[in-house]
Amino acid sequence: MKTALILNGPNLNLLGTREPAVYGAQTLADVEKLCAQACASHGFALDFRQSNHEGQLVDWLHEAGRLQAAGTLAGVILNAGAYTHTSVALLDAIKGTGISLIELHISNVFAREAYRHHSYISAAARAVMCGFGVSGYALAIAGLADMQTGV
Ligand code: CA2
Repeated sequence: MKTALILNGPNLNLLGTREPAVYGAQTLADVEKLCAQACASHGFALDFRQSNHEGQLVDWLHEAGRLQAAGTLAGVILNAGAYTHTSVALLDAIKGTGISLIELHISNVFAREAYRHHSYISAAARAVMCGFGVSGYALAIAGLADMQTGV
C-alpha cells in the first residue's frame, strides 16, 4: 500500500477557530479524519502533518523524495499556506526532489487579495486544487489515485 503524504503549512493549525467564512468551521483534526476516510477508500496509507516552519516543510519534501525513490509514496498534497506566495525554498525542494505533488488551497485564492494570486509552488506542481473548502483534500486524494493509473 502506498502512502499519501499530506503536508500543511503555517497557521493551518488554527483551522476551525477563526475566519470560518473563509476556511470553514472544521478543525485540522476534522480534516485529518476526512483524509483518512478518503485514503481508506482509495487504498492509500495516510501520513498527515502540519508545521509552522518553512525549513521543516523543506525537510519533509526531501523525505518525500526518498520515499518516492523507494517506491512507497503515492504523492504529496501540499497546502503551504502563506509560504505558497513567498517561498522559493519550497519551489526548489519540490523541483530538486522531483516528487509528484498536488498544490491545495481551501479558499479560492484568485478571489482574494492580489498577493495571493501568485504561487511559487504551482510551477513545480502536477496539479492545483483551490476553492473547494476542506472537501478539496478528499478531491485531491481522488486525483492522486487517478494519477497512479495514468488517468
Ligand atoms: O486557502 C488556503 O488554503 C490558503 O493556503 C490558506 C493560507 C493562506 O495564506 C493562503 O493564501 C491560502 C492561510 C492559512 C491560515 O489558516 C487560518 C485558518 C483559520 C484562522 C486563521 C488562519
